[in-house]
Amino acid sequence: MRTRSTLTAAAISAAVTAALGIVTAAPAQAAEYSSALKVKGIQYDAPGRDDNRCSGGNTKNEYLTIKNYSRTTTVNLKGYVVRDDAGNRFTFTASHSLQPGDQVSLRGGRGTDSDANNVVYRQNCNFMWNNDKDTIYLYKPSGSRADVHSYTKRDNDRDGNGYITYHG
Ligand SMILES: [Ca+2]
Ligand SMILES: [Ca+2]
Repeated sequence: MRTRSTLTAAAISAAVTAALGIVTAAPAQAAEYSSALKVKGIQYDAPGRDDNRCSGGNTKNEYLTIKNYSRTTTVNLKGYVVRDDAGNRFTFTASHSLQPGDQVSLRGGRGTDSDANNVVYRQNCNFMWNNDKDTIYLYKPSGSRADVHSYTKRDNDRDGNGYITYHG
């Protein structure tokens, strides 16, 4: 009984460790997701001093670029969701086709969305992406995860220009 009890505890411990390992590793393995749309890069820290006034501020200069890395498939952004670590989210509500190789920048602030200029505005003048650290989540319309990246200014932005390249 004693031996059996010990083995059972060890087995449970191993199973828990394995489970925790999977959970911990998942966010870092962004490249493993089979999604055409991925995060190309992020200007998480807008150049200059942050100023979230809708007029005269610089929230527009904080942006996330999403690119269609498929060579064959056009993807409609409608229904895709971007979320940060704090739970702030943005849903692409309008149809916006991304042909293979096309990209779109999701900018803060207010502006006119343009398929031709590859830009969508959050229509929100508050900054979304933290300047010290954050996590970028991209979800498909189905709710499944398309891409995810965690960053810290210290570890991921060595040149300190406020921009981080992911899938390039
Ligand atoms: Ca920011
Ligand atoms: Ca940089």
